[in-house]
Amino acid sequence: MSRSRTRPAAGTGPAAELALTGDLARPVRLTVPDLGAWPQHRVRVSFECATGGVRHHRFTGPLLYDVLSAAGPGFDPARRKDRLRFLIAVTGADGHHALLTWAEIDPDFGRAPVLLAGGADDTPLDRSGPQLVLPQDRCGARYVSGVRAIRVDGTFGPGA
Ligand SMILES: Nc1nc2c(c(=O)[nH]1)N[C@H]1C(S)=C(S)[C@@H](COP(=O)(O)O)O[C@H]1N2
Ligand SMILES: [Mo]
Repeated sequence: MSRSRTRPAAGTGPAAELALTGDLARPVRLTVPDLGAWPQHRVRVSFECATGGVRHHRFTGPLLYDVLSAAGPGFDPARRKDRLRFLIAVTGADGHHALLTWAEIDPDFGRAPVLLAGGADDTPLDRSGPQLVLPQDRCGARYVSGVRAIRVDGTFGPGA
């Protein structure tokens, strides 16, 4: 079954909320309209689904890096090594789950232009919730849709 066919119409019903939690100075709940506060980026992507073949989509939204940076991740920004133990855990409404590392999206390291899209193929995602967009991924599995929670976790390490 295609999720896009079951996706509710935009503009009806309550807006989905996304919780940013974990090692953050300013944990926050955000809606898709809230994501308009950051600079918007547009991308065209193609990815391969193991079951559905090649898919093409257009997404609009802020950089995940910009949104998470505003929430105050708990590392010392002056010390580059301090960021390397941070994970970003993304969970969709259906429980689909994917991990990124902070270094993957950090401009000093992987610089991956990962978006937290509020719009897909010209449809606002207000009701379903934002979608993670990873233009660098060949496979579609980390394009988590209906994102409900993003947890920043800096506890990973030899002492944890
Ligand atoms: N929430 C959620 N997002 C998800 C999935 C899922 O099962 N749940 N599947 C992923 C996989 S495996 C693929 S290939 C893409 C497919 O996206 P599309 O059907 O919108 O092209 O969504 C990804 N995002
Ligand atoms: Mo997939």
